[in-house]
Order: sequence, then structure tokens, then C-alpha cells
Amino acid sequence: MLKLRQSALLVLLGLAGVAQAQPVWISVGDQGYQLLRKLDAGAKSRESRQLAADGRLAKGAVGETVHLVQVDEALLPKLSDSIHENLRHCGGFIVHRDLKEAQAALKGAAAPLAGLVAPSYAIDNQAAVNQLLPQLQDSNILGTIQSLSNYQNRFYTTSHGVNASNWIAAQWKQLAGNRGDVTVEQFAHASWPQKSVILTIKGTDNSAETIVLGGHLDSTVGSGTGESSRAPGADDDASGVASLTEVIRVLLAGNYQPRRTIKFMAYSAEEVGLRGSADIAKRFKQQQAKVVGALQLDMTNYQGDAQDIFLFTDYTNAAQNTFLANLAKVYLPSLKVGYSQCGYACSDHASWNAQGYAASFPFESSFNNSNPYIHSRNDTLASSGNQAKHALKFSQLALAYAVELGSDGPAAKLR
Ligand code: IPO
Ligand code: ZN
Repeated sequence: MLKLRQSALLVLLGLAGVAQAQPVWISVGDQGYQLLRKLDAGAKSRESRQLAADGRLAKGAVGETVHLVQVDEALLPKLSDSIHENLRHCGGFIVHRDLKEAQAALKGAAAPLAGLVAPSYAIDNQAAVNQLLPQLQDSNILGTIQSLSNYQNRFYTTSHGVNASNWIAAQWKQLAGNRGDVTVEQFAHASWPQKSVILTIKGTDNSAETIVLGGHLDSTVGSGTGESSRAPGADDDASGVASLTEVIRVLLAGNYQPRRTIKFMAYSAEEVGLRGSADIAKRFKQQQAKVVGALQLDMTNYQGDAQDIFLFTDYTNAAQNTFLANLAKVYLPSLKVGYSQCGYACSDHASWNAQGYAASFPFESSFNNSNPYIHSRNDTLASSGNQAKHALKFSQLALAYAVELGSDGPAAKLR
């Protein structure tokens, strides 16, 4: 009841905002399309496709019909709200740069990069991983979540959102110190001011192969989000960025030097259609970057179930998911791993998956028991119990992933 009233208010606020008529192409599932038609009776599916099992597509997506529709960009936040309220999930559509890209996306995930072979998922760096794991501390994660959620909001168009990106860049630069093989850059996006942040640890003898660990830095309270909105986004997704920041700290404090290149990314503009990560993943694919794996941490600090970590099986790579389950078994034997699905492209892993790269999404709860406070002013540290013990598990898994995949040499030299 309360939730409904709040959302009605947000829709009103959204309508009051300045609407710029900017047509964009989106792909949206059938249920989302029906909601779109309620918001804009003129919206019309240009083409649609029923997703069929093609070996690369995850189970959850099979059978769903996806539509290509041109809509006014100003309608997107309202569509996002409507999907969130009615279907009880976030996102639910993907914004494309032009019709050509939209049509390519409708065909499903792109083919993998030619010549990019799946990595060995052997678990053979116990000494390094076991030395680093105990250095990860929940108190540091807690501090980063607090700092990030103290921003008024981190929406992709506000001054606070820009400042939050700058703050993460400054923090990561501090952790990088003066190591010549570690760089921090801010990735600028053409259509909005909030930059993504990328920290790179250059690989020693296999640097062309890259591993990506990401989370999103933006926050939202829906269509009305503006300069003065309160959107703490403590769980969604200060927690993921904080989990990653603690992994960076420990890898660099331990002077870990990977053989593959490792990139940590704090994406801009996830909450408005995965736009920051889509931009980056497209650029990497265009440049034929050999991304051997991508891991997404989006929401790590709210425990909704008895199990600790849920591997989401849709829009992800099955072999890499199995690798993650094995990493948990070997390095975090007390943790319980479960499986769940979003049923739609619910976070930035889907951007890498769409470009044909192997992506995974370990999540804090099952889909059904997910954090009810996200996208509201109540997504605070208090709503996650003022702790970061849950988020620590994700730092542990991410560190094991980074070191085990990061320590492999060139394929030809593998036994
Ligand atoms: C997210 C992912 C899974 C579930 I269940 C809920 C939320 C990701 C969150 N960042 C989001 O709002 N995506 O649009
Ligand atoms: Zn969200």
C-alpha cells in the first residue's frame, strides 16, 4: 500500500520534470512491452523475436518474446518504475544506440570474439589465495558503503552522481599508490556526465587477456530522481563497489602481480538500462579485447535467504558459474551456494554477455527474497543491519576468482 502511493508520487514527479523528446530504440520483454503500451499507447513493436535455446542463451530467457520499440527517452524512467512496481523487478529493458545495434541485440548475444578460447578453470593457486583471503576485512567494506551512501544520491545525471564517481576514482588512485603497472581512469560517456571508473592491474606475461570485475556506482529512486532526491543506494550498489574496493586493497597491499590483466570497474548509469556497462563492453568488443571473464557484484550486503551466495543462471556463462561454485567449495567451504534467475537483463553482467563474453553474477539472495528497500530512500546500511559481513563473502569469492583466473599464463604455455 505504502509502496504504491510512493510510486504514484514518483510518477507525478517524473511527469513534472523537463521532458526532452529524444527517440531511442529499446528491447523489452513481452510483459514490459504491455506496461509500456499503458504509458504510451502509440508505442509499437517494430519487430519481435521469441528467444529460443541456442546454446549460449541462458535457460531463463528461453521462450520469452522480446520486442524492439522506439520510445521517447524521457519515458524510460517511468517504464523502469512501472516494471519495478508491476513485475517486481528492475530494469527490464535495454537501451540501444541505434536501430542497427538494437536489431543485432534482438538476434541474441553476439558471437564470442574470434580466437578467444575459454580459460582453464583449474584451481591451482591455493598458496596465493589462502595468503590473501584473511586480509579482507568487513570493517573496510562497511566504511566504503557508508561513504558512498552519504552522497545525497548517485544518479547518473546529478552533480552528486558525478562527485561519487570522482570520489571512487580518488579512492582507487590512493590504493594504486605509485605502482607503474596500476592505472586508474574515468571512462567518459557521450550522453551523460557521470563517468565510469576503471582500475587496471597490468598482467605480466599474458597482459592481452583480461579479467573484469565490476559493480555499478549509480543509485536511483525511480523516475523522479533529481538533484535533491535522497537515494542512498547502500545495498544497490554501494555494497558491490565496496566489496570490489576491498579486493583491490588486499591485492595491491600484498603486491600481487597477475599474469593476465585485471580490470576493476565501477559502472555509471546501470539503473537506466545498463547504459554505462553497455558502452564499455561494446568498446572492448570493437577493440577485440580478449576478456576471458567478467564478474558482476551488484547487491552483496543484504542476506535474504539461508544460503549465502546465489549464482544467477540467466544471461551468464554456465562454465564460469561452475568455476565460481568450485572456488566457493575450495576456499569458502562454510558458505552455502544457491542458484536463482532474474528472468531479464537485471545487471551489468548482461552487457558483457550480450557482447559474447563469459559473465557471471553472484548475488546476495534468491530472486524471490531480494532486498525490498532498493530504489527507495530506505536502502541504507541500517536496512542491511549496519554490518558488512555478508558483503565480505563476495569480496572473498571475487578475490579467489581474480587470483585463480589472473594467475594463468598464455594458453600455449598451459599444460
Ligand atoms: C538487481 C538484480 C537482481 C535483483 I532480484 C534485483 C536487483 C540489480 C539492481 N541494481 C537493479 O535495480 N537493476 O536494475
Ligand atoms: Zn537497482
